[in-house]
Parts: sequence; structure tokens; C-alpha cells
Amino acid sequence: MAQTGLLMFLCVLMLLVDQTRPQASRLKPKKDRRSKDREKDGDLKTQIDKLWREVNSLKEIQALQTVCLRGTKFHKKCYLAFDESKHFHEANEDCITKGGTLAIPRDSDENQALRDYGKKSVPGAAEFWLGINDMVNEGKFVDVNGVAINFFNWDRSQPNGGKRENCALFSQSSQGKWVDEACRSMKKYICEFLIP
Ligand SMILES: [Ca+2]
Repeated sequence: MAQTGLLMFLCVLMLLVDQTRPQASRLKPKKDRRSKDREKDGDLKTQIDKLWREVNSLKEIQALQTVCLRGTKFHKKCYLAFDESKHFHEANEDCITKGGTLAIPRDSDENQALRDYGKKSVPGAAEFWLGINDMVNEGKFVDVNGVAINFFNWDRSQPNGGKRENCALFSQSSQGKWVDEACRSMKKYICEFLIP
């Protein structure tokens, strides 16, 4: 009798466990799904925002690279000046984001074009960043891709800043000559974009 009672008790217990288990497992995925859906919605929104930003920056890049809507065309380059002061790295990043680099005059004609354009578009700027630096090897000036520079237009007794000054500045007040400067200085800048 005691054994039958125990058996019945076990049967009832198993039934209860059976009833509660599926309920618990039914509830859990629902909760997970809801939070997963929310996560998915958030991800989707982030992705759409990101794509939207990319589309806009591609439009900007296309406008710069194909027709040089703003800025000025010279040979196969489009120069675009920014009347806003930034550290060398920030200025360089900004040009890259827009699909170009900081301006790198490759010969005296380009240097002159840059000077004329800078005077016209940012008349108040006495100087602006070039995409030239000797951060890696002191005294070895390279472009922003790390490639050695062939054309230089240093001002007299420049560069003279040694390890303190590793970034090149274009000086309007020195008739387009270059000087070295601490990369953390805040300067205006001109980006260049290669156009077909
Ligand atoms: Ca240096």
C-alpha cells in the first residue's frame, strides 16, 4: 500500500514536471526572441545609418573625383581647401575620408597652382598642411603613403625642427616655400583628389 502510494506520488510528480518543463522552455525562447528582435532592429538601423553615410560620402567622392565641383582643377588633380584648423593626423584623416590625401605638390607647377588656389580660397591662411612628413625616419620625408618625395620646396634653412617637427607646412607668407612644423599644431589644410 505504501509502495502504491509512493508510485502514485511519483507519477503525479512526473506529470507536474512534464507540464512545467515545456512551459518554461516555451517562455524562454519567446523572451530570447524578443530581445534578439530588438537587437536585430538596432543592428539594422545601425547598418542603414552606416550605408546612408557611405552613400553620401561616395557621392561626395564622385563629385570631387569626376568634376571637381568645388575646389580647383590642375592637371589631373582637384585641390580643395578647408578653412578649419586641425592637427596633421586629423587633417589627413579628413582628406582620406573624402577619398583623397593632403595636398602633395609633385613639381613647381603644382606648387604654384596650390599657392594661387590657397590665396584665392583661404585668403586669411598664412600656411596649411601638406601630405609630407618624416615621422618614421628623421630627415627622410615621405608622402602620406610612405613613398619617398622627389620634389622639395623647403624655405631657406628648413627643415630645422629635428624630431620635434615632423610634418610639412606650405607657407603662403614665404611665397609657397615649405617649413617643418610639430604635427600636433592646428593648421588649415588642402586635400587633393586624383581625377581622370
Ligand atoms: Ca623632423
